[in-house]
Amino acid sequence: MKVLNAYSAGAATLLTAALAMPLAAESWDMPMAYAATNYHSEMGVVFADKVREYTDGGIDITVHPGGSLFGGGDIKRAIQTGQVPIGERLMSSHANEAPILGWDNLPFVATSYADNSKLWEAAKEPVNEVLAEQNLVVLYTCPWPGQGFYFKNEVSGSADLGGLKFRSYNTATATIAEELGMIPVQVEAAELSQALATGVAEAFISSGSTGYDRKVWEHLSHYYKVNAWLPRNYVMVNKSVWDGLDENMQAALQKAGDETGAACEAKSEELSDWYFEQLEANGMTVTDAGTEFLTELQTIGAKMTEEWLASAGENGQKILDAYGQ
Ligand code: PCA
Repeated sequence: MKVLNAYSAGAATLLTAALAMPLAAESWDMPMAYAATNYHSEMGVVFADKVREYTDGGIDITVHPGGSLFGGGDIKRAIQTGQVPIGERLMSSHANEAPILGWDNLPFVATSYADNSKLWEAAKEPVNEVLAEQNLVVLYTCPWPGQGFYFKNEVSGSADLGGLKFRSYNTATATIAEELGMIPVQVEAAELSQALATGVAEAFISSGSTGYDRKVWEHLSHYYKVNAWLPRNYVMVNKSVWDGLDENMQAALQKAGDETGAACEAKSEELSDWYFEQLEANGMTVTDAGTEFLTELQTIGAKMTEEWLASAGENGQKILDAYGQ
């Protein structure tokens, strides 16, 4: 991981840059789980540029989007074990390891960007503690737009859903599937188009963003805006690597992370309606969920929040108390 720039790159431009920079530069590969053209990945590139600038070229990050270096499900472990120093993933996809990491998929608890930010402020400390125990440090987080349902026909409630194969992306989405009488099947966003094309999955919950990235209109026709929650991706660093950096490097990375997190969140909000327009422009029917479906989801949601509180221990309640719920 630690290489001398002048030897590793060999290019004249980098050699010149190396002369102007502190002794050694580090090259970091940064696996990311989602589409290269998605704003999360584009912001990863912005982050890498900022890091290069703020560290005077001391850390040179190469972004690998779309699960191309490690599949989404393998990224966190790759960072923990030091196979890569940094990477990005959906935080709640690890709620099966530590329930506290599912703070952002409690149905209908925080359904606006402002509330989601407030909830993250409340969750930050216990989440960071759990991640530190797992040898990880969070540099920034960034929300997806609100989550709604994709189907291949009109749906007014669970009576229309029995037995459907439902693509899940974490334990909460698998629970929703089961509660609605569907069969959950875990599929990475990167594999979603294929899963829909081959019938492995017939429906799913996600944002307009992922539906757009995966051209879901080729397989499905209806999107119901439920706005159940706004899950966050997080960019994390291996803690041993982090602890080995001097204070200036840490401060430079944190500055880049703070700025990128804020910019990414703003971008997400800015794009959220635009994604719906794209789904519609490609022939999908995009509407609010009907009362019957919504009422069912609210009942399921309340139960899921109770279950989360039971599994997350006192920190779960502390988060909701601090949030003001
Ligand atoms: N897209 C990701 C997670 C949440 C979202 O909006 C996905 O569907 O995998």
